[in-house]
Amino acid sequence: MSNQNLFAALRDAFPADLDRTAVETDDGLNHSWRDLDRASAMMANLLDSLDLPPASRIAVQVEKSVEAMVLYLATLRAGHVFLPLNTAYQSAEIEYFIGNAEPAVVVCSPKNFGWVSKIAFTAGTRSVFTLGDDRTGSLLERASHMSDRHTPAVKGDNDLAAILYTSGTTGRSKGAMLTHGNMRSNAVMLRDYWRWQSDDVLIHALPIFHVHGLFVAIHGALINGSKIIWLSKFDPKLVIAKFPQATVFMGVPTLYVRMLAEPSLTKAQAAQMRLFIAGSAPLLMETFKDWQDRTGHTILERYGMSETVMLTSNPCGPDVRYGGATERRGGTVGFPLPGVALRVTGDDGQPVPAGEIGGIQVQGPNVFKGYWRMPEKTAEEFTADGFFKTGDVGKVGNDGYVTIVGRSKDLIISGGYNVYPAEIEATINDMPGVAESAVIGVPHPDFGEVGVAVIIAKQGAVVEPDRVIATLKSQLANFKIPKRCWVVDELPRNTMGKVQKNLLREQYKGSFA
Ligand code: MLC
Ligand code: AMP
Repeated sequence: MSNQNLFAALRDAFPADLDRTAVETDDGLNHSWRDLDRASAMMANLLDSLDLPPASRIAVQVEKSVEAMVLYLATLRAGHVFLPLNTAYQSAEIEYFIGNAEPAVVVCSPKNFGWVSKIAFTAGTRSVFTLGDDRTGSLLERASHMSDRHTPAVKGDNDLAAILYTSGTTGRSKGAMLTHGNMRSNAVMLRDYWRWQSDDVLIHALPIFHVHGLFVAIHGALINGSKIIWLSKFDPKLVIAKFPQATVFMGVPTLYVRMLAEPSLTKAQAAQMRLFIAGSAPLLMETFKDWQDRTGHTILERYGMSETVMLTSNPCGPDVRYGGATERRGGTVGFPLPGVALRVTGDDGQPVPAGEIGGIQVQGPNVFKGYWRMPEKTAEEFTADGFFKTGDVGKVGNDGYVTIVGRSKDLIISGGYNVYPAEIEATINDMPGVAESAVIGVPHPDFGEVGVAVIIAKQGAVVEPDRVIATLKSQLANFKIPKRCWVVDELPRNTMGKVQKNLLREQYKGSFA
């Protein structure tokens, strides 16, 4: 199965009976496997009809819908490169991504067509289509005239399948280039490691513009021919209500925290579920234990990144590589997945002994090809012997379990979304009257961690915290906005004059207690 278009690999796994339901939506529609095949063929034929250069970028900022998933499949099928964009991104953010990636096609929500198309056409994009979450828009209209048969483009393991933008600790966002081989190998391996069964049913409640919802969840179900219960957004009551019809659920920790607040979450309600998977952000021990008590299920925590898809996982069944270990150990992210080499290194770059803390580095068929048009950044993030420096800090126990203890990258993970303080600080520092700012992550009961801003005003200037928040809201995606803002006289500094964020984190850690 090597050197195969990822779409073809997924298509090969469709069940023999194509009339069975592949996707059931929360608005009462059933899409069969045949529907997915035909609809993706029509959209792929539409892309073919545009005569795009091979491996053109197809940038997509649309609300979650089955048709948006089909657009992803069609992009793979036609041999182009999918570039998903968070629906919260505002015009300056979109302008950067489109300017940097130079997509040949942009697909946006009908309501955003005015401003998105202006940005896209200015950047040289050939076609801008619209796709609503209610099956409206020019993309479906144009695709409806196309043939429903399509031969997938021939793609090799090394060919690009997607670009995911991930913000940088300094500078602008970087586009992580993932290949057909990266994603196919990861999907096939997870199918076995998580012991997908032919009658599994996945509840899909995550957004589809990041690795978790787009790749891990969708590939997981499709490569196994498993039905998806498709929820347009996460609603804890609805997800719990669907448990008796499903077997697998994937979520960021915030989703588990919110479900635990629902009285309807009981052992009886979750009795039929086989597997609860969590990742994208640290799962608190308290959430892990509460889930066990309330449902009788032990959450399987795993660890991944945009640059690598999935890296480690707690076992789903006995892992023969680790003496048949079966324990899903809370507070750990389990073992390096089959095929993934993971090591922990010290400041000198040398591997540290088991149990000692250091930087996590990884290598494997899942590790990305590099950052889009940033060869220097790419070179910086890889070691001479080809390991990728994750920026996460952790340790590997004698028994092989990996624990993440922190991050060397200055990153806040809020409800599973990444927020880079440097970007928020730069925006605040541009505001009138601001001398300097520091954005730090502090614990939050719902989002796990949220950003707060600490600001110094210029001499004689008055900076209003509410004004700062309002200005940020007009410029940046909503999840990036600090949940609180303080104006202070000075920031703690070390002897080099650098702001000591660890002291600020300590000072403000109780803000949401
Ligand atoms: C929403 N808000 C957030 C937020 N999500 N604030 C901080 N962090 C977040 N994650 C804020 C909005 O700004 C808004 O504020 C208010 O909450 C309501 O917005 P909403 O959109 O209605 O929120 P809600 O639907 O409740 O969304 C919460 C959520 C969502 C947890 C369901 O954030 C979510 O789906 N997170 C999952 C992210 C994810 O899929 N990550 C995977 C990354 S892949 P205001 O002030 O404007 O009202 C990855 C690799 C890997 O990391 O290993 O998987
Ligand atoms: P992203 O760049 O959005 O793909 O986010 C990847 C980052 O999320 C990783 O580098 C980790 O810091 C974090 N992450 C993912 N899964 C976990 C987990 N299970 N526990 C702790 N952090 C995680």
